[in-house]
Amino acid sequence: MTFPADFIWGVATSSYQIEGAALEDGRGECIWTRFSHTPGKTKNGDHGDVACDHYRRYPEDIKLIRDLGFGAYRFSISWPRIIPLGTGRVNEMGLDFYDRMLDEVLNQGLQPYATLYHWDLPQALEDQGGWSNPAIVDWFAEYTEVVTRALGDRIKGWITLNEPWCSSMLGYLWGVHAPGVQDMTRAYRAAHHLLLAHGAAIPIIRRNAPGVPAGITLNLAPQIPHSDDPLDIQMATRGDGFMNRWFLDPIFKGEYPADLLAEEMIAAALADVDMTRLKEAAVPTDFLGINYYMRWIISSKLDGHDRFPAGSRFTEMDWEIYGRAMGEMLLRVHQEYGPKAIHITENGAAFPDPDTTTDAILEDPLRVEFYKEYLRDGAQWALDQGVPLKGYFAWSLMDNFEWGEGYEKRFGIVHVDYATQKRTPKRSAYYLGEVARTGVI
Ligand code: IFM
Repeated sequence: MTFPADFIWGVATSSYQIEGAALEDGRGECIWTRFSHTPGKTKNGDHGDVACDHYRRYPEDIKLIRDLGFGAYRFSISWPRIIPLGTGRVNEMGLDFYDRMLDEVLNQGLQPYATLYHWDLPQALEDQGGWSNPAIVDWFAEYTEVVTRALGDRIKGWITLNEPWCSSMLGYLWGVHAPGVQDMTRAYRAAHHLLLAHGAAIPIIRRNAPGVPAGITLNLAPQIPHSDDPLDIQMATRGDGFMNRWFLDPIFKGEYPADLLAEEMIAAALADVDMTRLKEAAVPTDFLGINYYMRWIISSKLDGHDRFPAGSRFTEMDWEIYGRAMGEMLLRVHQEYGPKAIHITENGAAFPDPDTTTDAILEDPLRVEFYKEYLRDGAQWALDQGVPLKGYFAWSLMDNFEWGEGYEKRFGIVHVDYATQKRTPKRSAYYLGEVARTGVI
């Protein structure tokens, strides 16, 4: 099975999960610094103060990406490193860091894909309501202006937001992510402002980085009814609206899904929102980034693994492993929404890898099998169906701070020994590097 010669093969990371130096060189506090230092919020009280120390070790990390054989690197830019209080004064040391880092990426011959927002909101903005304050659309536009003016056309692909569903629903509805709020009104307002912020950022990117492809990244997860029981079907349709269509519809059609909007509680949450502006979210983009991890099986009667077919396999996150579902999601998005191009901007798995103290390759057969399946039954299958899939980024380059799960869950294709910061590629890193070089799974 061979991928097209111009297919983009990369690895992905995000600022707060790997950089460390959380309050160094003028970086402002972000919601994850505050949240993770609040007792009981993350596993073992883990935080991103040091993380993978990528802030200092970036040359080594970027060289490794190249040496392994990848052609592209997706990273995110930390808003509070650039504008510590979210608006106003720009921290030149923050911009310098990304400038140096980008030089390194380009010197290694890698294509840089940059995400403007991957969850590290300046705490000073959260203190004013964060994503639930309508003013954030202008705050995000100001930040986008500063970053894209500085780094603009050296980037190969600009991504406005990473997974706005997580920012709004995990952060403001369920409260399991920073800022840890549980408030339906704030959650739906946050989602609305994230969509508008995306709409505001795209024209700024176009102006400051003419000709550079720009898009957004959504985490999409099929919602499959467990049976043909009408209740299962109804719950799955509702789940699809909540998880997928709530963001896809505004971005591609400029409207919210009518079935969810008709729900009394959602309508009430959006009562004070200026709906006429939603059209702004449907600004034309060059690609859609999809972060794909799992499908959900929806049942009105069953819980946990009982909902899944006998023999189902799961990652350490308890996420089901089933590559074809990624292919089917890609096909559905292509058919129903027609983005010009699609990139898998994240796909990967946490497994309990054996720790290593040697220089030998760390064997991670489960992860290798995971990638083989998703590339074969997901990416390659979708290409065969005519989906304009242009790139695939593995999550993640290296083990890192997995948000509420702390450092316990390891998604890296490169192992990180957090005590010494030693990086050791796992077998999956060599496997994917070989795929990147040859295009053969
Ligand atoms: O680690 C996260 C990443 O930050 C966003 N997408 C999902 C990954 C795994 O949970």
